[in-house]
Amino acid sequence: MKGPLKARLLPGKWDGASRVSCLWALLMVACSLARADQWIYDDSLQNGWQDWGWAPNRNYSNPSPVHSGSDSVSVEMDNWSDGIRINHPLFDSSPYSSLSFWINGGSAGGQQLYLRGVASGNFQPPITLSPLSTDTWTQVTVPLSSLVVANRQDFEGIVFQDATFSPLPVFFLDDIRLVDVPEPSSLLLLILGPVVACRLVRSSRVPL
Ligand SMILES: [Ca+2]
Repeated sequence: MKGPLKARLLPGKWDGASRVSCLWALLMVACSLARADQWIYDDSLQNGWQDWGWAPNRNYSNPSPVHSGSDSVSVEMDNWSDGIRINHPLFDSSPYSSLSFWINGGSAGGQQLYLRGVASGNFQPPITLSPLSTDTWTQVTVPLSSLVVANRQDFEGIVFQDATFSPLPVFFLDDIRLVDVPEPSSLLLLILGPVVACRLVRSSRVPL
């Protein structure tokens, strides 16, 4: 067992394809290590995020439908001003570029929602989400700059709020996270990776 394994690991025995595969594996590991999204909700609230909502019918342990895992968040807006707020003690948002989540309009669909950032207790100007799709999960990614909470030391929350003056039927949220700003080293690897790989292929070619 040990003999063949050793032979494969000797540098001189590697062909071009092996070198490229190894290099790409290392690049992907390096990039994944550099990334550090912050989960807000997967099957429950994570990393110190808390339910500060005021819509009376909200459930953070909803079993169906889910985008992934075992639970999602279900929300029913019974009053025109209802909303859910997910909050965290004040923190620096500069490591993150955007907010990403999956949302599903349930059997009704068409709900219209505002999304707001919160900083130092103040609701920032809202953006209006596209009407929700019926019985379909849709991923939404919003730059923190659009929520006026990018690169702030006092970021603390997000709010989904009824954008109409009417009650809204139940909808669902899942897999909510802050997406990190890629490290410069990751960007460099992604740019230089293909160039280095091509040079390795060329250098490993044996003349016939
Ligand atoms: Ca889930």
